[in-house]
Amino acid sequence: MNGILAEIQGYIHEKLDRERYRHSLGVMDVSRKLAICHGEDPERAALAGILHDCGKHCSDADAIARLQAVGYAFNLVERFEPELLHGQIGAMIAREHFHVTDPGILSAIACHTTGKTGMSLLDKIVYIADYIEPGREGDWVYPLRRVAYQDLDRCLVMCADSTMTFVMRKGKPIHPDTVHMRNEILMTVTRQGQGQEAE
Ligand code: DGI
Ligand code: FE
Ligand code: FE
Repeated sequence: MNGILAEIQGYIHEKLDRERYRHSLGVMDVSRKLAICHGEDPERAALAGILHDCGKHCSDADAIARLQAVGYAFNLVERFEPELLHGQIGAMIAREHFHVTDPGILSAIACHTTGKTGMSLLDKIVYIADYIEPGREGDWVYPLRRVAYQDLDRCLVMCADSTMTFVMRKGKPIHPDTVHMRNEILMTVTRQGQGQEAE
């Protein structure tokens, strides 16, 4: 496992800018820690974490062409904002270049920007680690860091709220997967809260 991590580290060092490289290592470390805390395999989490932005160097045109070639069903927001496709491209690079076959790792890379309904534990860990790695700065991140180790679902809703607010402030369209993920997890969290109150 360490061999593949070193190989990926070399790749992202070469392909990504210095800050994105550092961010990727931060997401790897935090993914590993969250996995230990929440009962996921830390090595799977580390692999998904270090790879999550490995598709970020692809141009919009290249990303669209590569996904078109495999019959990917683009949605309207992705057509408008091809930056949102770097997770899908990352999963493709992980599979084709690094021979990652674990569908759970490929899924976590693919959905790390927008989330999706039915997220696995590993999907949630990488999505949240991307948000709270040490390079993310600002008062907004402290509560997220605390809740991430207490309640992944509650943290996920906070991250989705933050993304949606950010995207709306910029006057941009919101990806439907983020809305659907937020609704699904929010209703789960709310139901659990109501259950506890009734006990
Ligand atoms: O790749 P990162 O910068 O580490 O973070 P990311 O993959 O979570 O997000 C990449 C960018 O995508 C970020 O600038 C915010 C933007 N984004 C996330 N969700 C949406 C979005 N942009 C639009 N237009 N709509 C979304 O729903
Ligand atoms: Fe990303
Ligand atoms: Fe990232």
